[in-house]
Amino acid sequence: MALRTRPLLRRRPPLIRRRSLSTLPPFVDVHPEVQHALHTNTPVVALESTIITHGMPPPTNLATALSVESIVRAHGAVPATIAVVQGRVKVGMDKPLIERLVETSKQGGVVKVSRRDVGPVIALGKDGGTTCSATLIFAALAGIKTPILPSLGGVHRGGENSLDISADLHELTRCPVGLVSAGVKSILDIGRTLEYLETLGVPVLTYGETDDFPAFYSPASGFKSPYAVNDPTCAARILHTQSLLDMPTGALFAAPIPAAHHAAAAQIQAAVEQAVRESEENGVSRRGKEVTPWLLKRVGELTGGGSLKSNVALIENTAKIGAQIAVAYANLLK
Ligand code: PSU
Ligand code: MN
Repeated sequence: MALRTRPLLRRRPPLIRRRSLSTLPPFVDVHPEVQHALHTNTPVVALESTIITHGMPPPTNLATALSVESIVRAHGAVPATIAVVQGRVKVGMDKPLIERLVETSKQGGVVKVSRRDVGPVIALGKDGGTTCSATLIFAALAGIKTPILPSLGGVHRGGENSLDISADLHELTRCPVGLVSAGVKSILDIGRTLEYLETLGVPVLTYGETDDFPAFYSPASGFKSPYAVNDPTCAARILHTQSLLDMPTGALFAAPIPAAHHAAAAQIQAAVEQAVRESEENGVSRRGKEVTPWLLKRVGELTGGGSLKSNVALIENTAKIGAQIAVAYANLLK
């Protein structure tokens, strides 16, 4: 038998390759406006939906989902809210569909969908709000470069024992997408989250004037980012460089909450500490995917809704920045 020679260095395909839209599985619906944008190199911003279904109470969840979409539009990009509706993946949703998702989630009928839930939720025909990890998967699949996922998960406090580390972090190693978030929440162990991102090889950049790594409600967590960028073209160039190198990795752009909300940070931080303590005492901290929604709800209660106001502000801010980066990325490809 003749020996077949093989090139020494085979190019390994990226783990998630952007598929041509016409070859996507039949249960993925890319909204016509989003399809058109992707075909014409018009910037698109993907938006997560767990924040609507599990992260915020009504009616703020619906109002925020819609305002974030209009902010993205106002900055020159097309919004694509991602969710699962009766087993169909929606990449881009009209208002009635978002309203329907909010209604179903009020009745508790919506699954919080991380990577491991994707197959079951689709195959079983369920409704799902996509976390960062699942949103990254579908954004990458459709070829969207910038999702706004203002609520990235991380290593939970005590994670060194419980191993409660959000699937969001690992997803950034296999989806070549820029993720804009206001840092990570102080309900998490921020130091270990940053260590873990370093281990995974995920670039972390503060999107702002200093290299302070933000902690959602507060512009500084006490930790530093390895880099800071302050303009969308620089951010887009980082994503583009990784793409030219065929790197399967995304990047985290951490955008500090706007200054008008800095004053509220101390009170919210105190509530976070109390909520984390309570979750350890009542055992919620050992209940897997329920931990994050429970802590968010409790912090909301303890601050009399104050944390929610800050949350909306920082999400709207990330929407603006995400759209600007998406526009800059599209310009690089011209
Ligand atoms: N943090 C928030 N709001 C949220 C979430 C996190 O302030 O809505 C959601 C996001 O969808 C995130 C997910 O991707 O929780 C992480 O959950 P877990 O820690 O179970 O991986
Ligand atoms: Mn977890």
